Amino acid sequence: MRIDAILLRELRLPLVKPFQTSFGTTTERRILLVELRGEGLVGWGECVAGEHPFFSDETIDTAWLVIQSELGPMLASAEPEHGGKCPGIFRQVRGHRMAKAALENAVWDLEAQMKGIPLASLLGGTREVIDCGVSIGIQPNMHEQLAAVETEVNAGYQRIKLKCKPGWDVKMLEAVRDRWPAIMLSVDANSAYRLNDADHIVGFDQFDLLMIEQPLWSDDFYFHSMLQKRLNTPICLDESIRNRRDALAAIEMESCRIINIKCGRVGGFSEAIAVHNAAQERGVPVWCGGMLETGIGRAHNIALSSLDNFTLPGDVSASKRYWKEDIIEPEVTVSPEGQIAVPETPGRGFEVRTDLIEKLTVRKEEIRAMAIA
Ligand code: OSB
Ligand code: MG
Repeated sequence: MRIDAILLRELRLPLVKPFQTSFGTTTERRILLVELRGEGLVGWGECVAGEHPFFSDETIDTAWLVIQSELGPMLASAEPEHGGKCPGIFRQVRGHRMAKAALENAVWDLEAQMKGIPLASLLGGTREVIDCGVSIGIQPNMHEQLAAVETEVNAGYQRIKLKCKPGWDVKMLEAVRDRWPAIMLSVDANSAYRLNDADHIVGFDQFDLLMIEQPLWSDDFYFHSMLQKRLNTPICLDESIRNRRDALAAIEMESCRIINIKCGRVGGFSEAIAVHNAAQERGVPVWCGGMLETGIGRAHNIALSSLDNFTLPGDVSASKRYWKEDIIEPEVTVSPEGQIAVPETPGRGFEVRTDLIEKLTVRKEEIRAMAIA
């Protein structure tokens, strides 16, 4: 495909309510969007890097810099015939996976429109609906925690994930399990524990959790495998899995029994599909994680979740949980059964509200093809 222009934008978008994890609290998102123009069409990508390097070492600012100075010019002069060509185009650049994913996913988005097929089909997805879970941030007190769980259980979400950290775990889980003995429940520690906490974490087994997500170091496999040996509850890795090889290592070492796939964290749709396939071939279920995305990233997560081995409910939730007004139309809605319908129309299946995006834009830059030396 011919690429005429790549436009970078930063948007400021306050969350409906603050989201607290073990690594910090987010009240307003700085959203980096990629607008890819070519073939008379526009492909969109969203960079999921955070405002601070707390979840991963990338931030929206490092992503902006590396897209503008390296990745953008590489892509603009590449004429990729397929989204799957992007990893090769970007090969020279080490790391910066969230920046790469924003561009690569925009290529797939554009390609699906060119071919007139749903993005989900282009990715190899077959599901017509996806099962949804929800991620609940750390609340100021137990009363608000229980109220937050009640809201989401009533909304129909099939799995409730609770953010936890030392000092906000066993008592909180007791209170939630006491009130809802049978719901599908998991926790996500975002690397807040150390191996010294192993005895304490083994205590989580009593709560019949679907999984414990990323309890230990964000770059670790070995110590997770030691912890997994002591747990009945499956460990799920998020931060540690950067690519297919990581997934293979984690599965081989029994560091986890479930994998969270985030497109941004692994560098784009190609690698996300590779992780999905590697896990599937080894009987390891996966689910799609979230990064407080706007509707553009959310639409891409829905398409990815339509692949076969996404057998567990993902953190792909309704727009209104995050935003007063989402930047896509229609907004993402979740049925009372806790499902989202996978769009059957060509492309991402949600219109992008360019008027609203323009209004929210605080920074904009156009990238041109690499100058030939
Ligand atoms: O670890 O899954 C995570 C949000 C920001 C950074 C990391 C994570 C999360 C979430 C929220 O859990 C998922 C979502 O609803 O988008
Ligand atoms: Mg996580």
